[in-house]
Amino acid sequence: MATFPERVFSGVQPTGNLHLGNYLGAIVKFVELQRSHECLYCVVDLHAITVPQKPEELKASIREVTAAFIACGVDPAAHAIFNQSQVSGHAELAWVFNCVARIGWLNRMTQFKEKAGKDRENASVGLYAYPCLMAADILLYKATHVPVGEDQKQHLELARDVAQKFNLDFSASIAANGFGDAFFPLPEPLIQGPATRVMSLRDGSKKMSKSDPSDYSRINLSDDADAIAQKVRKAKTDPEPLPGETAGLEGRPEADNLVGVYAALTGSTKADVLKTFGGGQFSAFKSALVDLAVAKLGPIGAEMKRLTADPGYIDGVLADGAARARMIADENMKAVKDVLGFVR
Ligand code: AQP
Repeated sequence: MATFPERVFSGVQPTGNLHLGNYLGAIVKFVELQRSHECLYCVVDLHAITVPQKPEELKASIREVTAAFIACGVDPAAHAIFNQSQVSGHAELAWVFNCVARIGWLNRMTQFKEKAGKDRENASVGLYAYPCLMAADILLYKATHVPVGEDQKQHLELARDVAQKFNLDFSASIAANGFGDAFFPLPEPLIQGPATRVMSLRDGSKKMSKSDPSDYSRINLSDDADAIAQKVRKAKTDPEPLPGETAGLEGRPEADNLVGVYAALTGSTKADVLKTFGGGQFSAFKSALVDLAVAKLGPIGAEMKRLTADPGYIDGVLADGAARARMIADENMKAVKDVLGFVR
């Protein structure tokens, strides 16, 4: 099969309240990967409107996610940071993929089931077709690597299935148009480290999420030191002391979660954390976690505040990123149209 140059793509929805899960599951990886790869980081505003959004809040959220990328360490001069709606290829390719993906594939997506809940008949068509747009986001740039949290694994598998089916369905035309034996790469998810699924601070069985009605369930990137301290101290735990080894975290989701967060924030492993804190009470561990979280997240929150106070700068970053993304997207979209047989 054809080989493709390595390229990284990932996105974050501008739906408010960026949290520790988004940071550890995705944005930290964005920062690492920019040292070794060409990267495109997208504020996925077309995904955001799959559920109702207020226009003024959406605008502020788009700028806030952009500020978060930069405040966390993504360099907008070196890599494209842009919002999805400004590169028309995302929506165009999503339509093509709506016609490649099978209804049976989408019916298996657990995120749709969770988000639509019992009121499925009333969910938007966009929410249902969301994974096809996500496949388009990635494949529009022929991206080979996608850093995401664990919750996106199933959508990544669908993106691979779409790429493979397109390559097979149009193999003759792909070859005839000079693209060899595969048009799209099969993108690989990068889901690594001790915090690929950060759980709610109130309930260790639920993912930390922007849309959780309880603000105490998550640490927001914009939280100040007092808020972080209060949330960590109130985080649900169990009465046992911390175990000395990772096997002892089994069946203790809240302890497992906090140990994972500590490990991810220090770039170590759960085993290392338990070497230091195993056998001790939660109160001492929580105090150390507060200090660590404040030290790591405090400067990010402050920088986000500084950046969002200058929307002109943020909008300039997005415009520049979109122009760079468009150069790749337009080229690939023309080629997709040739492969499909559209006259242009
Ligand atoms: N709890 C989490 N732990 C680890 N990674 C997470 N991600 C989200 N939550 C966690 C990862 O963050 C990236 C951006 O996510 P998103 O905003 O595009 O979508 P999401 O998964 O729908 O985020 P939320 O916070 O859960 O929002 P709502 O409440 O609206 O559903 C992705 O890589 C995701 O895996």
